[in-house]
Amino acid sequence: MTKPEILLVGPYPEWDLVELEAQYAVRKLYEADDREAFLKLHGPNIRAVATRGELGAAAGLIVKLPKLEVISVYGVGYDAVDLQACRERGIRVTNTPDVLTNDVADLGVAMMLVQSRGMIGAETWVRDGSWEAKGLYPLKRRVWGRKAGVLGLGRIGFEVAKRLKGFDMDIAYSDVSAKPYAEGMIFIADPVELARHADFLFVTLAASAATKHIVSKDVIEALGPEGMLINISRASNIDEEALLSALESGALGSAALDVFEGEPKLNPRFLKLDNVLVQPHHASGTIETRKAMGKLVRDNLAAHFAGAALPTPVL
Ligand code: 8YV
Repeated sequence: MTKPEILLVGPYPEWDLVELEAQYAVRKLYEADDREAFLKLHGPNIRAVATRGELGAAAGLIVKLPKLEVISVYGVGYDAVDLQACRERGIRVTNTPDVLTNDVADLGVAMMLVQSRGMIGAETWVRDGSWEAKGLYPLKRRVWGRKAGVLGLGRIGFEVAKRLKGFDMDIAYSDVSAKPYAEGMIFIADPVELARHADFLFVTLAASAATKHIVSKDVIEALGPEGMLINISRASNIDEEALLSALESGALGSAALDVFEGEPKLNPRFLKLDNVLVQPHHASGTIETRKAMGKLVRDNLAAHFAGAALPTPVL
């Protein structure tokens, strides 16, 4: 039996590649010198795409794949996939929810702690001899007992909130409606009011056209000069220009960001700021979780080609 042809938009860990190559004829778009020629050659036979969300970078890709049946996203966020176009062509879409939730929440909370306690600067203080030469490290702000806002109380937001309870924080959240499982948390529908209430604002909502720049200039200013913004969702949820201006002027105290517009190429203004912690979009980046995500990508593909129910369908 001939193996179905699948397209990998970006590279996968070796442990996934070995498994994928055992089942499929794998075409690697990221290795192609001439993408156009590559797609002209392989595009007509591709039945599935496995992607890490870089479909945005390959806009217009699916029109070059006339036999495409399924897109399996290696991640919970599928904002890079044109769902409308997929719906029209009957292309199935899957993602990898749940398996990454705890790691993403862990990183968000770690970013809050690292940034609030100035741990990156403190590390440098020790290594560059400042401790010996200048003495005590400048005092930073506490985390425990302070106010947190969670924008988007889905799976990841809920796990963030659960962890914050361990720091005796006062937790409020915003979502399209109050959640029955949000025990002990205050519901504040308006993101501006949520930000006004919070010392730390976590952005944990799934990105879509509807949430673009939901963290607006007003939200950022409401968080204020003592506030910290933590983003473990998508850059598009934040008005990045407003964020940069607020960080530069001091209208916002600080930020801890795992995602950026145009990543991995950041706006260079971020790198000039010492009130921002920058991370390379690795909230789900543990060996355990990435293995589970890869397995879920493969399980979805296998179910599709077996004509079985998809384990984690989006469409
Ligand atoms: C990435 C993510 O998919 O789950 C998501 O939505 O953004 C991540 O898990 C992962 O970093 C692989 O690129």
